[in-house]
Amino acid sequence: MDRRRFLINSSLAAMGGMTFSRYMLGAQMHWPPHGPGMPPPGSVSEAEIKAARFPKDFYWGTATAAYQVEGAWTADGKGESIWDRFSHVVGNIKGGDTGDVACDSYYRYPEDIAIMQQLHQKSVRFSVSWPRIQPMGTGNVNQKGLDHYSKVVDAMLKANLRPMCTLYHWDLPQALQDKGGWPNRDLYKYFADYAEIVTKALGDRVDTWAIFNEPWVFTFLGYGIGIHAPGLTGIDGFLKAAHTVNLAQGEAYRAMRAVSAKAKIGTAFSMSPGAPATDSTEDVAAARRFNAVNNVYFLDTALYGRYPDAFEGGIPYKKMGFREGDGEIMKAKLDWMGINYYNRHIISYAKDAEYGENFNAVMPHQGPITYNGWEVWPRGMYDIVTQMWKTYKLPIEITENGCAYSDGPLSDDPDKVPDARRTTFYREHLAELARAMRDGADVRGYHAWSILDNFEWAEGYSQRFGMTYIDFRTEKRTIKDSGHWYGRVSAAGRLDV
Ligand code: GCO
Repeated sequence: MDRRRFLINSSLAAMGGMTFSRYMLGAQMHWPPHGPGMPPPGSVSEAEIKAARFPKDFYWGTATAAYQVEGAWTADGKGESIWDRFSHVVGNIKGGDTGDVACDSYYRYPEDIAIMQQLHQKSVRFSVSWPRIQPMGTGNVNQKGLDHYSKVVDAMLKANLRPMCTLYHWDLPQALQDKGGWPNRDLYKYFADYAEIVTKALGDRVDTWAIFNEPWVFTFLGYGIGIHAPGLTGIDGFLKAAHTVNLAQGEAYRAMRAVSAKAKIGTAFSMSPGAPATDSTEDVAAARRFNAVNNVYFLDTALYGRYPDAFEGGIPYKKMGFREGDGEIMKAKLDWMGINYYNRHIISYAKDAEYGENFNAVMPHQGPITYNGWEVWPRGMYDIVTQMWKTYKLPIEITENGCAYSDGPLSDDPDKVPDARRTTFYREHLAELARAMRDGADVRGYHAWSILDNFEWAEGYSQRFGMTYIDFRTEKRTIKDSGHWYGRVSAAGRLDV
């Protein structure tokens, strides 16, 4: 059994029925295979592709994260992060990989920005590394860290790119983990201080901010099942970490708003449409609980100051350390919501789950399967965007969408990287996004994950998500066919290019 899947299964079994398969490679239901020459199930017609149109002011972009691309893990006064610590422990990362060097983008960001310009990009989503700004997570500010990101933002603006800055993409200062990490409630104020420092430094040139990236993923995988940093397990740890992060989102929002009235503030949420396996009352209720905990556990708290009903036995307020007044602290009047869409799930009722989520979430394998075992299901983009627009009527940015395939340069033409499956993936997901927009969803931009092959967390460099191939021995960048196609789309605002 795949090491990672073993880890997840054994942790989840200990936690009762909450199973999330986006990071459980290969969890699948068996569907009748489609015949040779037939389009795979879930594929999008050429007519839909041709019909897709995007507004002139649509933000065509790509996304990265500091730890996954920067490298330079000790440069210019940076403090240690939990991912530095976690990746340096043998066995945590496939292949023994680390983010010590990654894509060397801390130094090579001008090259990366030049690629974005070549591909007619209008937006770039990046993240700031907290330990570069406050090496100990609190207290003194590392001016070299701020200066670095100031130069990066200036280079983005010079290239006519809109910077979208994610304040936290999982690289917590290790010094704060040594104080208990996100389950320690004190971190919500530390995080707000950090948010204020960065907004003061960059807010004159950056107006679009994502406070967190995928809060459910980093709290559940880092503190619930331990396959991500800091590698801890136990549902109590997840509940406490998630609560501190909800408090931190509200506190940081107020700190950022106080610095910048013009800031457009959101968060990038991992979201997945979860359809009930049957129309039974139990499965339909289980699907509602899946949506509550997997999709909106950090959104309802921000918009309404209350938790969504994710637990059959009632919200475990005591276990999460909920205090009087926390509802108000969690509130953040977000200007937009980010959706990171990769997969759909099928949800069924599960008895005896330890904390009342009481569902099983399985990623089907009816559609094509990517290199890392994820199903390709473009319709899910339409479903999740439409669901979120109809429910919240909050402007949307697709903050991540992409796929892992390991296509590399041709031996007889090293400047060419044919990756037709990735182009098909993007054509079909963008067509479904265009359909959701035709049906009324207010979507402002789309950020492909990712412009570069990069460090894919516990999978190391074994999974290539980039539109640009990275030779990690030399750091040579080679734009793949999908990247050239995406550049034409970004210039034309249509997919039949
Ligand atoms: C995530 C993270 C990215 C991943 C990407 C592919 O969504 O998990 O935001 O850092 O690398 O999604 O898994």
